Amino acid sequence: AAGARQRRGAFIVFEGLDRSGKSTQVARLVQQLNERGVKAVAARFPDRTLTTGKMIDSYLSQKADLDDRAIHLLFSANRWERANQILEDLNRGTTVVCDRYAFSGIAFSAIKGLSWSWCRAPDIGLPAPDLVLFLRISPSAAQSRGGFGDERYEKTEVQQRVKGAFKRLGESVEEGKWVELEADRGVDEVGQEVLRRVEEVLQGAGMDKEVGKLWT
Ligand code: NYM
Ligand code: MG
Repeated sequence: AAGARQRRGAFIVFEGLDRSGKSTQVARLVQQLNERGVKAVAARFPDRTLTTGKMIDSYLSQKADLDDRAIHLLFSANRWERANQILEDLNRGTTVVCDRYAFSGIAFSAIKGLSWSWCRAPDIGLPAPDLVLFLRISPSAAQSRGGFGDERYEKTEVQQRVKGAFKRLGESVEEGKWVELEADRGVDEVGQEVLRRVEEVLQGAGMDKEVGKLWT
C-alpha cells in the first residue's frame, strides 16, 4: 500500500549482573536469528573501542580514578557515540542485540549515592529498547561461575546492591518491556526462552512503528 514502510529491526537489550551470561546469550541470539534469515547484529556497552571507551576501560581496570559523576557521563557519552549507528541499523531492518545499556548506567552509579533522576538525565532520548531481557542470578551463583575478575565492581557486595537497583529499574519500565529470565540454568534452556520472547517482538505491531526515545 502507498506509504507502507518496511518493518524495522528490533532493539533487544540484555541486562544483568556481571557473570549472568549476557555475552553468551547475545552471541547465541544473533547467530540463531541470522540462521533463521533475520538480519541481526551485536552491540555492547561499554564499547571499549570508542574514544570514550578507552577512558572507561582505564577506569574499570583501576588504572585511572575518576569522579563518580565524570565516569557516569562518560558511560552515557559512550552510548551517544553509538546511538546513530543503532538507529540506522534498526531503520534498515536489522535487529540490534545489545549487551548492557542505560539500565546498567543507572544501577552501577546509583549505588554510589548519586540521585536516580540525575543518573537518568543524560540518557534521555537515546533509542529505546523494544525489549529488555534481565538475566536474573544471585551474586553468589554468578561468582561461582569462574569467579569475578579484577575489574571495579566485581565484588559480591557491590553486585548485591546493583541487583537491588536493577529491581527498582525493572518496576519503572513500561509494562511488558522488561522481562526477567532465570539465568541460573543451562545456556540452551535460557536461550530457548530468549528466542521465544524475541520472536514475539519481531512479529508484533511495534516493528511498524518508529523506534522510541528512552524515558520520553
Ligand atoms: N557499567 C556498564 C557501568 O557502570 N555503567 C554503564 O553504563 C555500563 C554500560 O561496566 N561491571 C559497568 C558494569 C560492568 C562494567 O561491563 C563492565 P562489561 O559488560 O563487563 O564489559
Ligand atoms: Mg564484566
